[in-house]
Amino acid sequence: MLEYLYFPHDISTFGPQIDWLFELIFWIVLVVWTAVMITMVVFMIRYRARPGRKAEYIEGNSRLEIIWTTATAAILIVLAFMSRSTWADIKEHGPPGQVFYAVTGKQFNWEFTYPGPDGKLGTKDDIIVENELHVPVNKVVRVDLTSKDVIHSFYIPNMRLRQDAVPGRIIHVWFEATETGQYEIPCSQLCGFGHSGMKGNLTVESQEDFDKWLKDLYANPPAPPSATEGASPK
Ligand SMILES: [Cu+2]
Repeated sequence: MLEYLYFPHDISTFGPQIDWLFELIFWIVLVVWTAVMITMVVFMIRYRARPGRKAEYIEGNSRLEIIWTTATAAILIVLAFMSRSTWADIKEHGPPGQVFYAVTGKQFNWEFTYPGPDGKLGTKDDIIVENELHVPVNKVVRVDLTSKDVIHSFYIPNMRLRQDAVPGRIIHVWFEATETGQYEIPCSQLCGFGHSGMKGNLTVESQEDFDKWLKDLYANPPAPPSATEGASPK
């Protein structure tokens, strides 16, 4: 339902799990917020200053305090357990990869490393493309994520995926797109002066279109980004 209000269109296999948790929390917060607001307005009117009326002092109410502290704790614990399996699916294991990339954040671009014609990452024929990520639809994409300089965050709102990119660490993320199209990959960690312009494009396409694109890439590889660029904060 929230998708119709303001959520980006979900194109991720694990998107429904995330959105379900988000909606659950949204409704809990909405109910509590409404109750607090109503109580506040009622109290403001009922206990307003009136001529001849003296202020009363209250000492608190232990029973009420125990109830709302316990209820809040219980809701938090239940939410933690409910989100546990989703977290594990997305961050800890997940299906075996079918397409593999390395993604490196740097001030202020995303570097996408494609395996060269040998199909393997980390070999000489790898090709680095700035800001253009092409993936086939309905395939499990696995990404080795890192950063060259400061902390960035790899964020694909339509994929319900966000993961910090940390220099010196390689963090594995995965996703599977269910629909073709063009989507944005903004950096969602304030990373310096050019942060707001740090944005990649995700193209999800059919396997045929993807193969064609990859063939063109192998035929005309772009010049590798200069080694110094992004090496130190400006
Ligand atoms: Cu960034």
